[in-house]
Amino acid sequence: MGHYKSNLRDIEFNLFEVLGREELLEKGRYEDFDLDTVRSILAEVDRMSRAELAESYEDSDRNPPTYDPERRTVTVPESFKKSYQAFVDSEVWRFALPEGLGGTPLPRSVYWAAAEMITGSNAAVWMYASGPAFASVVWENGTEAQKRIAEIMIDRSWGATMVLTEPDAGSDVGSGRARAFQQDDGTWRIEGVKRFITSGEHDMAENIIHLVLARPVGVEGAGGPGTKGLSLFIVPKYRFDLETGELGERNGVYATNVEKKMGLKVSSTCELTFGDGEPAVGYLLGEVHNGIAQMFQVIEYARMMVGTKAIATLSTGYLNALEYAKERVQGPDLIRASDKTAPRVTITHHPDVRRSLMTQKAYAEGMRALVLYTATMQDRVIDAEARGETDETAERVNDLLLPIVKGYGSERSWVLLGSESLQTLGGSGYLQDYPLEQYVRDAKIDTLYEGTTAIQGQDFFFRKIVRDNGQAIGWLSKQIQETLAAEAGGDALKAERELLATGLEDIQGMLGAMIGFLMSADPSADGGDPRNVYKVGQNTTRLLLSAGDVVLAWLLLRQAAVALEKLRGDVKPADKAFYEGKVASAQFFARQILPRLSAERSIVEGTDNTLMELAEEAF
Ligand code: ST9
Ligand code: FAD
Repeated sequence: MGHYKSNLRDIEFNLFEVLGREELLEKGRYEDFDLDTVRSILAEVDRMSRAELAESYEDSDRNPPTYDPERRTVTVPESFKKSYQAFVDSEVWRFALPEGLGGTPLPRSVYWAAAEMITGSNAAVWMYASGPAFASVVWENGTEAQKRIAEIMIDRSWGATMVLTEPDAGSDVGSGRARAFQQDDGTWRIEGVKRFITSGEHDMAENIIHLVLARPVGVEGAGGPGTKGLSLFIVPKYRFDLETGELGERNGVYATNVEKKMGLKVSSTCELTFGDGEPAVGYLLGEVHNGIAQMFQVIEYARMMVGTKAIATLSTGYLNALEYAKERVQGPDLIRASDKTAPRVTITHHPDVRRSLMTQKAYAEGMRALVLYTATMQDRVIDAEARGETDETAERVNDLLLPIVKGYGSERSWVLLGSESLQTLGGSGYLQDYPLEQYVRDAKIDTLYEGTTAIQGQDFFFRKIVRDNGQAIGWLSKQIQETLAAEAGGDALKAERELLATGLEDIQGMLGAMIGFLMSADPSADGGDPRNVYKVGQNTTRLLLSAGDVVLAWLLLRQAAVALEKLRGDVKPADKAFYEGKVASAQFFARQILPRLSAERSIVEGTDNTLMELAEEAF
């Protein structure tokens, strides 16, 4: 058996018992798909994830890619190549491509459900195989000639990368120094050193297309300071015939180092040097200088992917821990603790192990619900676009939820994987005999790349709430209030609804305090003190994590209400246990997690600037 334990039952519960995704099928864009077909697609992704994809997970961690500094090449382990090929052959990647680019559109919610299983079993496969997804960005933004590049990328299974980070430009992308010089033939020469580039070099594709942010030199209206001065360039590893795709000479972009990392070792993380000795030829995407906005199309997708990966890892971590706990016999039942002759029990009998397992279950399933609920906003956006309309609410709510999926999802997952899932196995969890220690190492990165948690917290407050004038968060709060007003779950969930109402008030209290700090930082306001913005900055991560808890409690409560309804009818024994588990996790989360938010709220409300006034030497 491989390491990966999926939860297809819960995925299908979300999609078809709670979110009503079957209603999208057999019409419009999804005319060719009925419910049975979608279920069989998910079943096949589940099988492939547990088998071919999971197979190389351990080996490719113990035998990571090797870097040859002479040839500046990276060789990926053979075991991993087989998993990669299995995924490429499955053509699952076609589900998010535009039809004009050979896509087979499925609802985004189904796509992200599949992504959970793939990233949970072997996330690096998904990353190396993202060439087609990158091609869709070239297709959407490119000129007619560049659309042909997108087609070639797909036809020839090329790899691709997103290239932003530099040694002095990590979170602060706008500090990037890589430059671009226009040539007489309309192409560009890129110069500079980029750092930490995922899939920057490998031997699984004949060519790699780098999407590179660089600052154009000598162009009026472009190349200024900050992110707005960056433009996006298509820079291939090998130059090629732009019509046929036939490879030409090597382009001047090379992997000049490969990082040695804590986890996710099979995913190559490269330093890329452009234009050192040989010219690195690039093409300006869409022939417009709009790099950061174009790159954010990639980033938004990648943030959703990273959150999904983290949550998927927590889910398999929990299920591995659960399996172990059901078999591990240790100690007597607490009731007979003083009886030295009492029979020893499996550790699932111990209250503290149960607390731990239910914490893992509630978060893993709650965050799956978060990913899939967010994906329903993407379904709405895409459906509206197909009708030639715009669903502004869905766009805003998707934007609001992305930092929760990415920032909250990765923080909660990484912490719980270590503090609860690995811990459930005792000392055995620390060994490489079980996948838990690798999960912990592999999931840590999710809090770091695609914008650290601090960046997600700031994005959530400043951009997704303040700049949005509270529209999306207002809409979401209203949804929660409607669930409460409808008394979802009846008497059985009365206490939980009350706890959720208090949690929502706590978030509103935090927001009120933070907006107050922000307004009092305006120097043009009477008595305004710019330093008050520090009081906001001390709390953006706290707000993000707290808001995530409230959204999770709400989603779990909605699920519990559905489960209670099902339990009123005739259900098979396995379903009965499943639905009872749903009710239990919603109750547990509301009772054990939500009360903490009142303390978080008082911390926010009591924030002063003592922390900021402290001399650096005092730390
Ligand atoms: C990385 C990669 O870490 C790790 C894994 C790689 C895996 C690869 C596989 C993924 C496959 C991907 C395939 C893609 C396919 C897509 C397919 C689709 C089907 N939302 O606030 P301002 C924009 S990579 C949207 O002033 P600063 C916006 O244009 C490295 N847009 O920022 C805005 O203009 P305006 C990741 C946003 O102070 C402009 O930026 N690195 C958003 O200049 C300026 O905004 C990071 O993530 C947003 N949320 O710069 C860096 N935010 O306001 C983290 C900004 O006019 N750092 N824009 O609209 C940050 O995010 C910083 O906050 C900063 C600050 C750089 C944005
Ligand atoms: P810094 O920006 O130096 O941050 C250091 C600390 O300071 C962090 O805790 C951060 O939260 C905090 N901090 C920084 N600025 C602020 C602020 N304004 N307010 C509050 N706190 C702040 N990049 C790419 O372009 N392409 C890739 O494919 C890619 N893949 C990667 C793969 C791996 C394995 C790794 C490790 C990184 C990858 N990155 C990639 C880079 C990644 O996106 C950056 O590491 C990340 O954005 C953080 O930048 P940094 O490491 O320079 O940290």
